[in-house]
Amino acid sequence: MNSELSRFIREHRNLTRRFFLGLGTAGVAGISSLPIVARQQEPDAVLKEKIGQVEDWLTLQNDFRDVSRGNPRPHSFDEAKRKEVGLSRDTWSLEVLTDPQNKAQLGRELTKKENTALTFDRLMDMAKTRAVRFPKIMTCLNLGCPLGNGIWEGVPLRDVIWLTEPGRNLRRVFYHGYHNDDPKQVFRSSLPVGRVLEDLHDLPPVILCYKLNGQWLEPKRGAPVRVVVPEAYGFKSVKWLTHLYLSNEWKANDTYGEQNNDVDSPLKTFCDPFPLPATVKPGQPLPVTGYAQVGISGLSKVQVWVHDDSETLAPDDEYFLQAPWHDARILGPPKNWGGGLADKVPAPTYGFDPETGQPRTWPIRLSRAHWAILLPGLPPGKYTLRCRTIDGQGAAQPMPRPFRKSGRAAIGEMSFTVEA
Ligand SMILES: Nc1nc2c(c(=O)[nH]1)N[C@H]1C(S)=C(S)[C@@H](COP(=O)(O)O)O[C@H]1N2
Ligand SMILES: [Mo]
Repeated sequence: MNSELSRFIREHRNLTRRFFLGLGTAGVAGISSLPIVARQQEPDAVLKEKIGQVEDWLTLQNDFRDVSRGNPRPHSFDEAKRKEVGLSRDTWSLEVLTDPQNKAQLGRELTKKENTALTFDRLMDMAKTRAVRFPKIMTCLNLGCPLGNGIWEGVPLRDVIWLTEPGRNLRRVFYHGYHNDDPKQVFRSSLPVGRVLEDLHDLPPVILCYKLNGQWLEPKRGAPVRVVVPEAYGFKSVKWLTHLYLSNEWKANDTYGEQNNDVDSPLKTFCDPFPLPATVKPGQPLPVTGYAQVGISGLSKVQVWVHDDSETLAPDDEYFLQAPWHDARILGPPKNWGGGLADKVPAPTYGFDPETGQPRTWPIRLSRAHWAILLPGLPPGKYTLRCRTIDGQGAAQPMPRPFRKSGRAAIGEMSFTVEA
C-alpha cells in the first residue's frame, strides 16, 4: 500500500478496530454511543469552497425530478385542457366514496353527481384553520435517489374522511388521480385507516397537499392537489388526486405493489457522495461533499473510507464492517434554505421554531442533510471512495433493511484516479 494512504488509514485504524472489536454485527447498534473517532481538522479553503457549491437544502419545484406516468402526462396539458378535465383550482373536485367491492359504512359520500364532491374552495376553507406544513424528501422507491426536498402544505386527510361520517367497516383508504379516463393508466395507492386518523411516533399527518415551498403546487408536482405521506416513498404521494375510496378491504392494492415492491417500507437512511473530479493531482487534498437521506430512524453519522483499488477487499465482509471508516462532518442548518422560499421557513412548520424559523433538531428526520470531509493528498493510483450512514439507532448502512425492494440502501461508492 502506498505510504500516505497507509498513514492516513493507520491513524484511524486502531480506534476503528476498537469500534468493532467484540461487537460483531449485532453490536453495530453500539456505534452511536461511542466517542467520535476521527475529528475533522478545521475546514481549510478548498473544503470551504467545495461546501459552498453544495445544493440548496430545499429544491425548487421545477428542479424536482419527475416520476409521472400517463399518456399524455397530465402535466403536459395546456391551461384550457386542465380546466376541462378538472385539474385547475377552479374546476378540481375530489370524490370520496365507499369502496363498492368492500363497503365501509358512511353517513354520506362526497360525489360529483350530488354536487357534494370536495371543491378547492372548500379545501381552502378548511385550510384556514387546519393547514399544516412539514419538510419531506421525495424519493422514488424504484430509483432510490431523492427527487427533491420540500416543505409541503396541506389539510390533514383525516379531516376530509370525517366529512363522510364513517361508521363500521372502515379499514383502508384507497386513492388515485387523473388517468386520462383510461383504467389501464390508473396509478393507485393506499394506507391503513389507522395511519390516516392518527400520527404515530411524532410524524406529521398525511395531507391533501396544495402548496410546495410556499407556492401553489405546479402541474408537474401534481396540481392542484396531491396526497403527501411524510414517512413514505414517493409512490404513496399520488398526484392529480381525484378519488378517495373508504374500504373494508385490509390489503394494499397499490400499483407499486403489483410491480413487486415493498409497499410498507418507510424511508431509509442512506448517503451518497456528490461527483468527484475524474482525476485528482497527486498529493492534493481532496474535498468531498455529499448528501444523506435522513430516514425514519434518523441519522447520527456519515462515514467515509477510501480504498486503494490495487489492494484486495477483505473477504466475507459484504457490508465493509471491517473497513477503516472515519467520520465526515454533517453540515449544520443552512443560512438560506433555497427552494424559492420568500425568506424564512413559514411558521408554523413541523420541526421548526415558529419564532426564530430555525430547526428544533438537526438533521431533520424524513428530509436531507449534507456532509463534507477533506481527504489527504494521495499518491498516483486508482481509488474507490465509499460512504455510509449510521442511523439514529446505531445501524450502519445498508442495515437494518438492506433489501432493494424496500428502497435503496446500498453503500455509496465512487471511483477516482490520482495522476499527474
Ligand atoms: N397520479 C400519479 N401520481 C404519482 C405518480 C404517477 O405516476 N401518477 N408517480 C408516483 C411516484 S412512483 C413517485 S416516486 C412520486 C414522484 O413525485 P414527483 O414527480 O413530484 O417528484 O409521485 C408519485 N405520484
Ligand atoms: Mo416512484
